[in-house]
Amino acid sequence: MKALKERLASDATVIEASLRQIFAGLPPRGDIYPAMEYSLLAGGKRLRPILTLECCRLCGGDVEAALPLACAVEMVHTYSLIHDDLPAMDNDDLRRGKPTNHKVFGETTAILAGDGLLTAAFGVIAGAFALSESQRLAAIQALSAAAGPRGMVGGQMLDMDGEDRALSRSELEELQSLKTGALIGCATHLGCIAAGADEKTRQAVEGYAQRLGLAFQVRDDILDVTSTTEELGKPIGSDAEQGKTTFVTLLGLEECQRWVEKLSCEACACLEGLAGAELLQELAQTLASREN
Ligand code: GRG
Repeated sequence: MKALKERLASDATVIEASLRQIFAGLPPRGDIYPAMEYSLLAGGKRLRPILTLECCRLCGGDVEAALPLACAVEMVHTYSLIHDDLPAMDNDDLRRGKPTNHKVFGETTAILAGDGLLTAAFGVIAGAFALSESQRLAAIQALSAAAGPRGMVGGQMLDMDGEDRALSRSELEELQSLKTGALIGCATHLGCIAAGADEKTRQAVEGYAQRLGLAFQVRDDILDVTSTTEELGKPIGSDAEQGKTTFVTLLGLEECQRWVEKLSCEACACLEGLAGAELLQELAQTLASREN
């Protein structure tokens, strides 16, 4: 447990430093850089970039070379949070324990800050010169698929369409696998790309990520009911308020937590037999009882 905490903290420090460098020293353009950095550097668990680095390490790659890919996935994640919080979407006031981007900078700048992070993420990958051209191209393709209409944007569309309508369990699983799962899966895939992982390991990591992503979302639904605004750094109860179907409304709290634990065990099993997988396995177990 101590080793996990120390490694997560050390990964987060490296990621943080790298994110700080991306827009440093650029000539000012109104509020755009402050608005982008306001959300990008507002903390957060850094789960996705940590997954990129740890999957790269698992596959025997150079973690330093994977850093731009880790930053890119966190930039796309941050863009999605900024846009998700907008009045036209979830209309939330608090994120990562701070007022949401549009509350501080206004809607126009918040939209542009999201756009800026999304587009700059692909530039960061293109400029990852420690990787080969084919690795950079594969990373761009993977992130584009996961973030776009075949992934997160498609899931968000289903989410918006599903408000005020009861969804079936399979509809909800599909929606969440796109909205949340695709980017988590992509984060692990980027680590494999950076390391030049073999097909067998890549498939094992994919199985791990699928279960982890679903467990993460189910736990998110539980926390939306059981946690506090202070603990989560974002409003609680917002799903119920918006009349959304969640795993908790479909299955109840206890069944959901049993499912999270089962998925986490299955995620660990996917990596069984891979040398050095203990940290990712422990991470899956820890996320099953995460409180924020
Ligand atoms: C606007 C295109 C677009 C997409 C938005 C990810 C998303 C899609 C919306 C977020 C809504 C939400 C609360 C989803 C539940 C799971 C989730 C992605 C939570 C936020 O991720 P964390 O917990 O956040 O990793 P931090 O702040 O720790 O990075």
